[in-house]
Amino acid sequence: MKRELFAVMLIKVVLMTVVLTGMCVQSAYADSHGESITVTVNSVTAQGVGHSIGSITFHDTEQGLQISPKLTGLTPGDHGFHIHENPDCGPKEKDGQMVAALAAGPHFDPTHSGKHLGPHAAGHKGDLPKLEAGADGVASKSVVAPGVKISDIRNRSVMIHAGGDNYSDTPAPLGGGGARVACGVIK
Ligand SMILES: [Cu+2]
Ligand SMILES: [Zn+2]
Repeated sequence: MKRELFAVMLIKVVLMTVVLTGMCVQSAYADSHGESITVTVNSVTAQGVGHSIGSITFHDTEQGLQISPKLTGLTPGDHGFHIHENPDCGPKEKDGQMVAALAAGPHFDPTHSGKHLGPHAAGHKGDLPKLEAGADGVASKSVVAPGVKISDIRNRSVMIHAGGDNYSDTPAPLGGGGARVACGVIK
């Protein structure tokens, strides 16, 4: 009888230890990873905002903003990937024609640098590392934008362009990615 009691107590102590350890690990995980938000991304055309192509999760980390895409239906290869100024993915008129996601405005540029230099230089703060889509059109590789925080990107939009990004304004402006093909409003 005494032995059984001891066994029951031992099990209780072990269970409590496991639960407490789990709680500690969980809170340490939350501390080291900081804030996190997930944004729905939709295809965009001159006609308006279309269907969802997936989502992007943003995490604040010590290295910068970690960006984890879960996107499908992209053309294979690199895509210009930026934070744009306005929380609006709608079309807007330019020179008498509607342009996809133009309501999102220019690249986020709080220091008014006027320069597209990519994620590792002091140009637009919204210049993210380019997004890579596989042969299947899926983008799932995480990238980190140093010096950017979730608090910077709230109430703005995240944009994906048709073409790649050479992190320069030459030979084409804004990295040369061209048309805006998908967009998400960051709330
Ligand atoms: Cu852009
Ligand atoms: Zn830029």
